[in-house]
Amino acid sequence: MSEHHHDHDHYTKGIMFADDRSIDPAAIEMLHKAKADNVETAHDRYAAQLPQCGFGDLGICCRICLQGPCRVNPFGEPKKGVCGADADLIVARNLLRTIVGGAASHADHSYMAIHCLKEAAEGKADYEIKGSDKIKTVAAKLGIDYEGRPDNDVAAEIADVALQDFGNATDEPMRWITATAPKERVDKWAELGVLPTNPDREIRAAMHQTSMGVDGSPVNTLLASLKLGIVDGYAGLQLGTDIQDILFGIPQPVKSEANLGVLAPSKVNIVVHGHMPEVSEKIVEWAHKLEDEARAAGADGIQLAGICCSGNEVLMRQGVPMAGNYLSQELAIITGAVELMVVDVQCFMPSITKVASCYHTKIVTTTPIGQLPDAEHIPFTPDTADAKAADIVRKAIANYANRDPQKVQIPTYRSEAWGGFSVESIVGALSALDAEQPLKPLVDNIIAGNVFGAVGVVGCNNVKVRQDYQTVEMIKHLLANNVLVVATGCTATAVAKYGFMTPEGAEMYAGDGLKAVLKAVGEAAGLGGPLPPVLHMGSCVDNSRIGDLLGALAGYLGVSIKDLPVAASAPELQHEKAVSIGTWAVALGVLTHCGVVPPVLGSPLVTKVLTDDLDQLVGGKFFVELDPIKAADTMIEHIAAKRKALGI
Ligand code: BF8
Ligand code: SF4
Repeated sequence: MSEHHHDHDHYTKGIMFADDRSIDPAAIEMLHKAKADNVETAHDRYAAQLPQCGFGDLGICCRICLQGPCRVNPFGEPKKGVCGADADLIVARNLLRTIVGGAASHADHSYMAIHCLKEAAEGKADYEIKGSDKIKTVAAKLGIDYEGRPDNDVAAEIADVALQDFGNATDEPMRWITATAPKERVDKWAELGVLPTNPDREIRAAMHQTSMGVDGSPVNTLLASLKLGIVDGYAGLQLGTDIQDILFGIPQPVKSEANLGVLAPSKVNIVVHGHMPEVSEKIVEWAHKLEDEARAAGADGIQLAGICCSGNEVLMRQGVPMAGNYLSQELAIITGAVELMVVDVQCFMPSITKVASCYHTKIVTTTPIGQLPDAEHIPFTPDTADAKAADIVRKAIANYANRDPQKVQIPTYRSEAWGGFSVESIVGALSALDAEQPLKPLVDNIIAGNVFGAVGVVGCNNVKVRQDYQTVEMIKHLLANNVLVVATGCTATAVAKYGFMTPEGAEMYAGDGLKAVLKAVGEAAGLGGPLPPVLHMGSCVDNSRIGDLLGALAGYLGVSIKDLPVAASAPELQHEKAVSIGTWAVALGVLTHCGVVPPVLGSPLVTKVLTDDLDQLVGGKFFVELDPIKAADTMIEHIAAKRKALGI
């Protein structure tokens, strides 16, 4: 791990110190530069928001109808909104709308990918279909015949089935769910009445259910939350990942790097930010094709780097390094060395154009729904992707001449980071130990206690907590206790920055039992060293890979996912998507940790259902813990209890 800086410059308004905002030395260096350059960041805007609204924090403000805003007083009167809604109903409705927001984001993301696949399969798009292997596995699970058929035909049929899910006018469940989720889970969800049919219809119904004067039952509203979490899991994550793997290929282990030090002082730096590989993959392709033009413009070539899940997607499949996670997006621009940042959908702050205006950085938006007033809008479509990507890369090259060397300061911090751990590649590595039953060595080591259990650590940065701190401290404690960690999203980038995703990370952080297993697998699989102790499984949409792995392990052991010695955690969650993903994890039967308090505490009923009653319903529940060591200990105790119940 790189050394931290120890200067405690006064940061802003006497409240914040740059050094308190992050444990990432590169981020701290850039927060100091932001101050010197007089550039405002999310941390300044957060300080300006303090104190944040207590009603909002507790979830007891309602502005669903124009008789509001109504708020409930937790300490006295009033206890009801104008229509009579009480704190329980207001909190439950707000929570469901949050989860609808997350599910809608992911389902829309998938929908765009399906369209791209459909047009690619019909030869109408600038994309060739690279995931031949995935076509077969997805076709097999959907019951589509693929033997002897051209890939494009099968891919077109897969896209049609996906579109039928979005057009399903019957009461039959989503085909993607019944084809993917373990039957025991599907039956459980059907029994509870939370098995989704058509994702668009479920999103519509949930908006309707939460509108003024419809559902007055907080418990019924909470059940709908569970349903919308399942919508996110399958119409968003699973569909998105399956389709993206078909389009762009199944990730395989790949060596890369992470942190702002990946930006190159004398190259054209292009940052891909957002979520859609349809955009970022094309930018990567054209950056390679146009290297010579960059050299002709006086640069040493083109350096690509990622922020947020666009970065994770191209790290997983192309080894493109990560510049940083969510809270580093403004900081990348503040290096003064980014020629162009291209965004598509989700998690880009509206502030980036303002930050960019202090430097030479050009911001480009690419989707109809994701525009910024001062950015250049170059809308991507599947049939114009090549021309648009070439145009964007050329704009970056042309902008290199405008870089002001006086304003450039690139932090030197960067860590090696391995990515590409799809379920297919994990199973591939394990089959070096047992080709017949690849899961056997892993399960045997779990039974023997060398691997005590596993935790999926996922999600964001949140300006309310010190960047990366809870994530890193919690993961260190889990690894030391022989708990294998898999990570996605901004959490993956968080740990990538500190060397957890390297073979040496196994030596540094893993307990003895886990270390031995990581060594055995890494050596057998020819990786030239141990497997990293934290496996990078991709973007947030790629959380479906964790679901697939859990399903495979449960299937192998002949138990339900809820009985596995596993847990999930979002230590620094911020986005609605993180809440809906967490709800899906709970629906799968997984104990799920939140390191930031969701706005539900205004309702004792909702709090109790989420942190207690759900366990009886689905075998999973939420818990909130702000202390990373206590959070890890709670998950370790949970894993111990599950081990005991399994008799291991
Ligand atoms: O979908 S982890 S801040 S980038 S929401 Fe956003 Fe959160 Fe990052 Fe990816 Ni996921
Ligand atoms: Fe107030 Fe009820 Fe309208 Fe909400 S729905 S704003 S509680 S009157």
